[in-house]
Amino acid sequence: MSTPWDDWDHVLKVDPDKELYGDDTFADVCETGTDAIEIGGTLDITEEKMNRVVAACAEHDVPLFQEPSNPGVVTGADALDGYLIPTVFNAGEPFWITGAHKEWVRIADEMDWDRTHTEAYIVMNPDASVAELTGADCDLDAEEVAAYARVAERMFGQDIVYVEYSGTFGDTDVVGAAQDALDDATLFYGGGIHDYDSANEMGRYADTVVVGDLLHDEGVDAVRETVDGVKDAYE
Ligand code: 1GP
Repeated sequence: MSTPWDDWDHVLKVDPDKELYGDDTFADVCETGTDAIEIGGTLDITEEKMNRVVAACAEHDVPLFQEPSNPGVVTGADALDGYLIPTVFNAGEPFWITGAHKEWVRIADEMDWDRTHTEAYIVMNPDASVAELTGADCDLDAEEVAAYARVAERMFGQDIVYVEYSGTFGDTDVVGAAQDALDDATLFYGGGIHDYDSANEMGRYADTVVVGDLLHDEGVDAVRETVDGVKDAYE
């Protein structure tokens, strides 16, 4: 079965709580060459902030997915191609594995299952907000991460496994081990991608490289370099 992310080499994550860099516009953001935009962040996200970004990106021709951090910020916008729902496999708190999901399904009038997908996160940077929030056990070696990846794919049927080093460049041995552990699932990598070389290097290990803070810290020109780096890795 083909999935939207089969062809994604590069994903740009827009944090609705952060401003764009300099004079960048959302039109510029959508024209960086990225394969898809994920809208989501960990802290201080509201539905209103989400909707502002969705509306701005909706006019452009790039797949648009929301990655809600909690059930309260899910937006029903028609402009979205879908939802990518994180479940944190190494979370300390069950709320972040299935609890938030249960609440969402409980309070939703109707679930749009055709547009709802999950991402099996393995959170690896203990200093990242997502690690603190979820109480993630980041003290994992490559073998353990590979085992989590296999559990996600084989036992829980996850189509996306996401090795998350948010804020710092990850260990390529760990990411490579996760890749080797997977048969069909798509391996997302995110964390510390900041230029052509870092994108090119991680592109050799992950199927899809996610770029986040760089957009807000250095802008669309820097992001475009990471697109080139990733695309060159897959050639
Ligand atoms: C965050 O994986 C993404 O969820 C990207 O991380 O912000 O470090 O690029 P960075």
